[in-house]
Order: sequence, then C-alpha cells, then structure tokens
Amino acid sequence: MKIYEGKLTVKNKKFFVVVSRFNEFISKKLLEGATDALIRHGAQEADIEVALVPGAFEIPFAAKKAVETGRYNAVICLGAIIRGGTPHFNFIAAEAAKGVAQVAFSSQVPVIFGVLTTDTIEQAVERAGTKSGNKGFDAALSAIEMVNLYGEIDKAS
Ligand code: INI
Repeated sequence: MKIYEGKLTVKNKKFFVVVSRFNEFISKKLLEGATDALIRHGAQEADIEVALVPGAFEIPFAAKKAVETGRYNAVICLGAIIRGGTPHFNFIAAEAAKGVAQVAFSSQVPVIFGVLTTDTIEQAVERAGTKSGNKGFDAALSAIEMVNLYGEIDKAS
C-alpha cells in the first residue's frame, strides 16, 4: 500500500496570505501566527506575500486572483467572523467558507481556510494566540502539508 503524506517543512515555495481587516485585533494575530509557522518550518520572509481585504466576504475574491497568477504554491485565507445581534454573521460565514472551497476546488495549488467563526469575541481571542492556540499558525502548517502532499502526488504520476 502506498501512502501519500505531506511533510511539514518547506523550501523555495511561495505563499500568498489573504487577511481580512475586519476584527483586525484578531486577524493580525492570525497573520502573525501564520508567518511564524511558515518561517519556523523553512520559508523565507521573501517567500510570503500578504493581501489585506476589507472583510471575510472579500477573501475568496482575492484568493481567486492570487491562484490565477500562477505565482504561488499555496494560498492561506485568514479572518475572524464574530456573531453579532443579527443574521449577518451567517451570510458572511457561509459565503466565506463556500467561496474559499470553490476557489480551492478549481485550483492546482492548495487554498487553506483559516477563518475563525465564533459566537463571541472571547472565543476568537482564545483561537488567536491564547489558550486554544493560534488558528493562523495551524492554517499555515496545513498549507505546508498540502503543498508537499500535492508535490508527492504529482511526483508519482
Ligand atoms: N467581516 C468579517 O470579516 N467579520 C465579521 O464578523 C463581519 N461581520 O460580522 O459583519 C464582517 N463583515 C463585513 C463583510 O465581510 C464585508 O466586508 C462587507 O459586507 C462588504 O462586502
């Protein structure tokens, strides 16, 4: 039985990170976590490019643009959608998740969903570098693993 599994170190691969500015105090922590993970697992600072978008709704559009350039080995999407008093949260969360998945399905490179969807600000803080880790860091690790996995599958074919 042949098993394909992506390694967690990386060299000479380009990453494009899309970050939403909405709830910036959270999303900037996710970005810090993601760049920390990329650099600690072998990427150079020059291998990382970042695009800021207004909110999570816009993330898939920038991710699609990045994929279409063919310049990047992975796209990492980061943001924080926090429930408010209206149904707005549900629409933004659904469209962000659906949109990123849609881009990923038609992309030759991995597109990673590192967008928090939480009921409270506290839950978001917990996932942005405090007691539940940093989901930006986790998203970047997933990107590295998937880049390497795609490489392994391509190499075998
Ligand atoms: N965008 C977010 O990234 N997070 C949110 O919590 C959020 N809420 O709750 O409204 C949010 N809204 C803005 C949205 O993503 C778009 O930027 C806006 O609708 C313009 O298209």
